[in-house]
This record gives sequence, structure tokens and C-alpha cells, in this order.
Amino acid sequence: MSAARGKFISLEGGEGAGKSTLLAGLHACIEQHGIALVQTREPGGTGVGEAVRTIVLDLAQRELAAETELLLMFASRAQLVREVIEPALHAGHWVLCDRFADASYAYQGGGRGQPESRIAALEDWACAGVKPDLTLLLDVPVATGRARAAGRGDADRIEVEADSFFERVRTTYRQRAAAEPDRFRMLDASQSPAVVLQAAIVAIAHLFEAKV
Ligand code: Z5A
Repeated sequence: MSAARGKFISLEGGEGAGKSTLLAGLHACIEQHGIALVQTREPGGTGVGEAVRTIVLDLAQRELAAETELLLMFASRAQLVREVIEPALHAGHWVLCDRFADASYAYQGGGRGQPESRIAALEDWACAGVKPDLTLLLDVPVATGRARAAGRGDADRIEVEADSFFERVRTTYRQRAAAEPDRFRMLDASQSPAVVLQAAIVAIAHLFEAKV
């Protein structure tokens, strides 16, 4: 008998929203329910994806065209879906992913102005029907997120963009959350890490109920 398909949760948000911080707490919470969990990230998560990540975040790649950036994000994603996410879900494991396709709509769509229809076509092809069951959107004012991230040292190729870029990213995320209320849960990420974790645990609770 094959295992019940696992659940797929993605975390999204702007720079410094607190995804990495939240991931650790969520990971522990899910495992406490006796669920086998695969944690991964985008771009990255596979050998190919991590190589793509190095390119797209490299400040020296100043000439990278917006179209190339978009294709690279989906190249990483196509590999991650086939090598990690789909096999894990098929085996009944849950997958917790730091960013997924919504990030391409927000950054390459909202931020860089790539057409939504083109991103949707790439999603259709690269993701082969794999979509998060739940997306936690960590919403935080751009200035707050950037101030947090600034404490980390050197900015990467995307982090050096202007505030206006990150405002468009935030607006696109919020629009996507409003358009798909069943899949998205928007969390106020300007609160303390403990409060954000508690809100996230409440937001994923229905997935545990669906498990039994
Ligand atoms: N990107 C893209 O353009 N298109 C795509 O399709 C995909 C990605 C998938 C890499 O992503 C870049 O790729 C990203 C989008 C782009 N570029 N940007 N900007 P990433 O997720 O690896 O990098 P990131 O967004 O820059 O993550 P981040 O800045 O590391 O943010 P975070 O993980 O959300 O934050 P954090 O590391 O948990 O926290 C940052 C700091 O804030 C840290 O000191 C914490 O201790 C602190 N923190 C965290 N939470 C709180 C709260 N609640 N209160 C106070 N302080 C906090």
C-alpha cells in the first residue's frame, strides 16, 4: 500500500522577513507530530539549484538579463521538483520550502516587470502540477525587513535593489495572497519571532487534522 501523499508548505516574504528564523521552529513543530519532513530552499536545494543560486546572487553578474534571471529561477525549481519535492511528497513526507514559485511572481514579475502570463506558463511547465498546499507569507514593511537584513553584512545581487523594487515585491505578494485565500496565510512578521512562530503553528494546524 502506498503512503498518503505528504503536505507541501512554502514560506514567502521579502528580504529580512524572518523566513529562516521561522523555519527552525516550524521544522521542530512538525517533527513533534511524528511527521517525516524534508526542508529545502529556493533557489537551491539540489546540486544544480545551488549552482544556479551562486549565479543569481553573485554581485559580479551585473549584466544578467531579467529574462535570464527568470529562466534560471525556474531551472532551479524544475530540478528541485523532480529531484526532491515530488519524490518526498510521493513517499508521504512533508516538504517545507524556503520560497517557491510565488517568489518568481513577486521578484521577477513585480520587481523586474516580467509578464505574469509568461511566469504562469513557466510554472505550468517546470512545476508539473506541484503546488504548495499552504503558503505562509511573512509580511513586513520594507524598511523593517531591510534594516534586519542589513545587520548580516554584504548585500547580494538582489539585495542591492532600491526600496521601490522591494515595495513592488511586497505588493505582488499581498495581491497573490488576496487572490488565493485558501492557500495563503499572511502573518504579521513585524512581531517578535515567538509570536510569528505561534501564528504559523496556528496557520498550519488544519494540515495535521487532515493527516489523520
Ligand atoms: N528569489 C527570486 O528573485 N526569485 C525566486 O523565484 C526565488 C528567489 C525563489 C534569495 O532568497 C534571493 O532570491 C531573495 C529572493 C530571490 N533575494 N532577496 N532579497 P533567500 O530567501 O535565500 O534570501 P532572502 O530573502 O534575502 O532571505 P533573508 O533576507 O535571509 O530573509 P529571511 O530568511 O526571511 O530572514 P532571517 O534570516 O530569518 O532574519 C533576518 C534577520 O532578522 C536575522 O538577524 C534575524 O535574527 C532577524 N529576525 C528574524 N525574524 C525576526 C523578528 N520577527 N523580529 C526581529 N528580528 C527578526
